[in-house]
Amino acid sequence: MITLHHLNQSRSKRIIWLLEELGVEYQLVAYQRDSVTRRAPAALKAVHPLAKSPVIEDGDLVLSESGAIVDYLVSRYGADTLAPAAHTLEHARYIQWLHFADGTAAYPLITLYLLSADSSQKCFLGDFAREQMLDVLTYVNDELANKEYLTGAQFTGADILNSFVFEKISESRGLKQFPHIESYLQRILARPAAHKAEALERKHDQAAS
Ligand SMILES: N[C@@H](CCC(=O)N[C@@H](CS)C(=O)NCC(=O)O)C(=O)O
Repeated sequence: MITLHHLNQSRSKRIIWLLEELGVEYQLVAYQRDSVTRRAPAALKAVHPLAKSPVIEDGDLVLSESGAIVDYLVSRYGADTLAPAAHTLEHARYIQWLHFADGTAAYPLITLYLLSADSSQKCFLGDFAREQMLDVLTYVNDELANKEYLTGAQFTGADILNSFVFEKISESRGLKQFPHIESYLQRILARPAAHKAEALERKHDQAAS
């Protein structure tokens, strides 16, 4: 049976909605945010190292990231009802909107929410962001301890997509504390296509000339 680890007042509500649409059997395990820090409780760390919601469990699979969860649940339990057919243009647009939700649309919303919280707390925003960044880097560093790439032995689009954040951190403050990310970044940036992208980016960067 599917288990949904749900945090109150969070984007995990969308997964409850989806599971209800799909009509699949599931159990909901509820967690409450800390009323001051707004963080999830430590208990969620036992499910996933980042202690963020939503997370689902389905058999041996433990899956985080709302977009990945929607993609997985829809393709496994409701492909012909809640997504366009695979390998169609509509399906590509559907994937675009899945990424848009948390990759682009949520960003300004969360920034505004954090700013509003900052007016009442001492340096809420800075502390929140630093803590979250550390969680992210620690998580990815641990994930890469025994893997060549993010998803395992195969280099994928996910490595390209995630390189931006690691490159920026590497440039600004270095990755010495996170040796697995550091060597991973060197490895992926050594690919001929990455060199080509770097050269083309520079060529088209008028601000740098
Ligand atoms: N990128 C993740 C974000 C997950 C996330 O940040 N969830 C928030 C709730 S909306 C959370 O668990 N916050 C508690 C915390 O960070 O401690 C997704 O799309 O699911």
